[in-house]
Amino acid sequence: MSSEATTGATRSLRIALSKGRIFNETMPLFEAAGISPAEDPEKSRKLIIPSTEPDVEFLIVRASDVPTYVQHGGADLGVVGKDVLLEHGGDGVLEPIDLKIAQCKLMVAGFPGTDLNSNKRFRVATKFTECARRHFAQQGRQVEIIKLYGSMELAPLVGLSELIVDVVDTGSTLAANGLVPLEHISDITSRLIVNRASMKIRHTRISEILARIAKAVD
Ligand code: PRT
Ligand code: MG
Repeated sequence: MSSEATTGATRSLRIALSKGRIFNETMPLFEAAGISPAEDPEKSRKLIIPSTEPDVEFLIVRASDVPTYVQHGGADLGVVGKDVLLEHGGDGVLEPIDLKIAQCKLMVAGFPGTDLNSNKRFRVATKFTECARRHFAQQGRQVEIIKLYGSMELAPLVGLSELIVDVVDTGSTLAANGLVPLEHISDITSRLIVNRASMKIRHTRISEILARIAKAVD
């Protein structure tokens, strides 16, 4: 038995990503790098999708689960928004390539005219509880964080919170709900992440794939 087989290195390389925005914006890059999915995940119910490379497959997971799969070695590589990565903390994963796709901004938003410097103890509704906690702590502001899983823009409209922390692209969702961006937290793009152990064990193959993807980004 070869040393590759004993380390389990002969199984397919797994790339975790989410359907929708990330998948749609990632595919042109992967296709340019010569790695295309054999099936359309929007049409298939399969969660493991083979690729045109015999030793590479895609895992279709929830966007917020991508860092967890890569951290624990369920996937070797992943594509994930920096927002999700900041919230996860990035333990156990390398972040070698900024794919420069799915660009947006992590922002504090609320009603127009809200004075963030007032002494009020604001309630902040968000799915990015760690990012929000860190941001307001850095500012020395006491806030109450309220965890939501989506549709954060609704919270101020029904008095659940005064503020939200969410990713904003065009700002039209905020505007449609009478909200405005109040403070910038971070510029966001999607990142290619790699499991630390996979990077050591399968260094040659992963490096080759990373080089092809980096070239596609440029
Ligand atoms: O849906 P699920 O909870 O599983 O995950 P998700 O919502 O995080 O996934 P998805 O596919 O919606 O987003 C994946 C990644 O795309 C995010 O992690 C971000 O890094 C990135 N991205 C880029 C965005 C946006 N732009 C964006 N506009 N993610 C979400 N949005 C939302 C935004 O919050 C707003 O509610 O889209 C809505 C419209 O945005 P506006 O500002 O253009 O109106
Ligand atoms: Mg979504």
